[in-house]
Amino acid sequence: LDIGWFTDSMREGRPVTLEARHHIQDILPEASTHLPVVVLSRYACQRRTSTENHNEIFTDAFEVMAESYEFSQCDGQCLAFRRAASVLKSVPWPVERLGAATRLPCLGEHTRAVMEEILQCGRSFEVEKILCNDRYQRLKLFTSVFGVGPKTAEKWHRGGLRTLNDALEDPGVELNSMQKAGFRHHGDISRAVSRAEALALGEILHQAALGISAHAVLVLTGGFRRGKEFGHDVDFLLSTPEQGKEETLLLSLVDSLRRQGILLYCDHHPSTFDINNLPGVSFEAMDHFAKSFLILRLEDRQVEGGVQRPEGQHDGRSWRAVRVDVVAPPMERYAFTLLGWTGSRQFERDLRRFARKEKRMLLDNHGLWDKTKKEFLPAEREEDIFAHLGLEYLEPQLRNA
Ligand code: DCT
Ligand code: MG
Repeated sequence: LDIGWFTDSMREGRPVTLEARHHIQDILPEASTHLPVVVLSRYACQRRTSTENHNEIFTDAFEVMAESYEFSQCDGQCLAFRRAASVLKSVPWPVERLGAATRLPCLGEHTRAVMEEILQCGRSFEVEKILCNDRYQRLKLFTSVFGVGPKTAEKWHRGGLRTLNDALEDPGVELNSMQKAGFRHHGDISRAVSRAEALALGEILHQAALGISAHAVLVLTGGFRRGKEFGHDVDFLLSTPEQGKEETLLLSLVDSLRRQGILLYCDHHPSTFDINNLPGVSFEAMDHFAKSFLILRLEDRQVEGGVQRPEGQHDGRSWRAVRVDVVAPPMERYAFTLLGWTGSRQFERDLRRFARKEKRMLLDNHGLWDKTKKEFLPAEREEDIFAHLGLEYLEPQLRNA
């Protein structure tokens, strides 16, 4: 148990979970009675989840389970393991007894069985079996290529392909341009992006955007906004107060990167946004704003300490390729898009589920619809959206569900 966290909770009168109180009782019996107790919510948007994960031993195992179910298109079981992992990420101490887990929400029979194995043996045999499984290994390898999803990976696996080279050499496999770029930059893109690299890219994009319009707004979103030190890509939101000019701004930005010679790949999706559309219910569907999925070239000299390289290797290059996403909503939708693109995915899923189930409202990256009042609720800042939903505002750093 983190005593610092505990004393902070005491001082601020912040509620702690029942289990935390049991823990505290063992250490400081006289203090624990002063602590109000709450039970962890089953909605991630009502839990505080920092980047500090005290239960990685379980959440890593759950991620393998979830992925394996995702590969088999068992969406229900996949989500069950993702939800369970998300709950454990919000527990601010390592769960050491299974008894503790019985009081946590979203933990079912199967997730508890995996936890029990880990608590008893230090590892889960079910997870180890998956990790050794041929099909899992191949699907994991194939989906590590940018542009290759579980369906394509499954097709390649069924066609008997085993390695990335097999996919490149098989005459029956026709790669689209995204996949070609994915293969070309596979080594770089599958290596994590550091915070220093994300900040360097932010600077490059910011300068380019300001070169086009003095009013351009560029914000870092995704995992890096939540305080993560590493990510698989870098996500940005681009907008302008000049109404209707955001998509032109994005196209000009991409053009500027091309002219600088740092654009290695661009997949642009024009806006299909319609002001009258109600928020969608599915989280998986992408939003309708103009967006570009890019691969950019980042030079050593642009990054404090140089770009990330494979452990102990120097391949003679002075640059690396990085995946970058940029979304360009109109300014009046800024708050909704910022909230949606900040994530985490599990946090967003639960925000939408909470809105629908508890408030009769529909939320997505475009807006918030009140089904009772039959009207869109306006928001200038993320805080306004939390307030409409009757939720305590959570800083991005606490949305790592
Ligand atoms: N998002 C969304 N709609 C989707 C998928 C994602 O609005 N259909 C949001 C949620 C998070 C954000 O976009 C960025 O997505 P990722 O880059 O995949 O997530 P991340 O948290 O930034 O993770 P990583 O650090 O690995 O990049
Ligand atoms: Mg990201």
